[in-house]
Amino acid sequence: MLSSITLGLFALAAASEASASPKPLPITLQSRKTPRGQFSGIRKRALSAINVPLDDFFLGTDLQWFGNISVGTPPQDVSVVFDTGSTSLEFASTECTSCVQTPKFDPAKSSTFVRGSRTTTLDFATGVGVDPVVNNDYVLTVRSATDTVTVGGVAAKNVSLFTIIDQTPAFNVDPFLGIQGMGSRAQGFFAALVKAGLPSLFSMFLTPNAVGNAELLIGGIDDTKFKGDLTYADQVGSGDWEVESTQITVNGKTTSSLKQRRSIIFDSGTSNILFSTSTTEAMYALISDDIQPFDAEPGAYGLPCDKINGLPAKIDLTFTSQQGTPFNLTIPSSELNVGPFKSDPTICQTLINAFDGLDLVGGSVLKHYYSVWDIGNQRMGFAPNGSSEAMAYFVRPVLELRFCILKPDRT
Ligand SMILES: *[C@@H]1O[C@H](CO)[C@@H](O)[C@H](O)[C@H]1NC(C)=O
Ligand SMILES: *[C@@H]1O[C@H](CO)[C@@H](O)[C@H](O)[C@H]1NC(C)=O
Ligand SMILES: *[C@@H]1O[C@H](CO)[C@@H](O)[C@H](O)[C@H]1NC(C)=O
Ligand SMILES: CC(=O)N[C@H]1CO[C@H](CO)[C@@H](O)[C@@H]1O
Repeated sequence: MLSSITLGLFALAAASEASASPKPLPITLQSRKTPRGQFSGIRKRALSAINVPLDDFFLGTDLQWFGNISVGTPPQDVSVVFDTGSTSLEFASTECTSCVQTPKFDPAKSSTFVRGSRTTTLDFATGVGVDPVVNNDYVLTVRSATDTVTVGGVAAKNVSLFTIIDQTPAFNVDPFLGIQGMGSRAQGFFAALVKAGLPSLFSMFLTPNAVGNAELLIGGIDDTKFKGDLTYADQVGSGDWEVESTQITVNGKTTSSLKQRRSIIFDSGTSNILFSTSTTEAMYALISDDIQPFDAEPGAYGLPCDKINGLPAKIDLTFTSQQGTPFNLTIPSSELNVGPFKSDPTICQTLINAFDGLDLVGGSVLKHYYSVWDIGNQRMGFAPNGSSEAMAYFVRPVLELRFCILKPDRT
């Protein structure tokens, strides 16, 4: 979920906390200001990577991946989408009557909760699921606070956060209580973990629903989850995660407009992919003339469901590795169909939404790769996922070999 006012929000937060100085503070200062002693009983460099199991929010198509953090003293479980498209932590509190998710976080039951005075709204440029954002329909009203945040048994004290006190109905479908921003600058609980000695990176294994076992690994890379090497590319966003792309190819073909360089945002909280209208239509033209704008949902496209199955729609996004060699991230044809429109179930929605001013990919790309989000080195790493069948194929010969070696020779 790309937050459209991320940087504005942080400027506002900084200005109101230090009300004597009207000068907005840059967001990176937040992590450096993390006080020493924020962790009780944990020595620097004593931390090992923290594994957070993720559930897939699946409605006929994979939408978003979410897992638990704990907030408060004693800790209350709060399920959040780990969202690389935003930078703050916000979740529904008992104060939010428009929030349908339960159980909500109850500030009164946390002895460490400190209520702030500032309320603000957060707009999202990409929302929940596959529907386009129309007329600011994804807006949260939030209040600032601080509290202890515990992830994988490690507690970070005095973490800045927001409690949701009102939300627009478009969020009602969420199976989770909130959003944990995982932007390209360390902040919140993540900055506190890094300060305590955890490597400044996290890895995502966002698997399709049928595969399961999705996970977020904070401060490490699980190389049993992929085969081969990670390919790294420079991260060029300031807050977002962005990588420069040299061309887009659809079914092996490209056009002059698709061959342009563009900076593509990687957003784990968005399921579809979004490009400007001209790029979107150039891509669809290489798939099928039957794909047309769906007027009831501006920005969405579709075609009759009986024409979508088997339609080739392989999208190759080409990037340049840190070694200077090109590599592709590939979206297979199976991602094209994101399901029938509610208002006309004979028309199936297609993967690409038009959104002028944004080039952004989400879960439909990330779930085909193991991804490393390396804040310390400002780079992103990708490796093809190791699905269970792929792993079984590689593991078995090793086990057989070991058996041969261990078997006593009785001749
Ligand atoms: C989150 O915690 C709840 C219990 O509070 C549990 O039912 C749920 O399975 C957990 N979710 C994940 C993804 O671990
Ligand atoms: C919590 O952090 C804020 C800055 O975000 C700081 O002003 C405050 O003193 C801290 N409180 C404690 C108890 O450490
Ligand atoms: C990337 O994909 C395009 C289109 O399928 C292909 O022509 C090109 O060889 C691929 N590049 C690499 C490095 O695999
Ligand atoms: C390289 C690799 O193993 N890719 C797999 C990623 O996961 C999908 C979904 O299970 C498989 O179809 C791919 O083969």
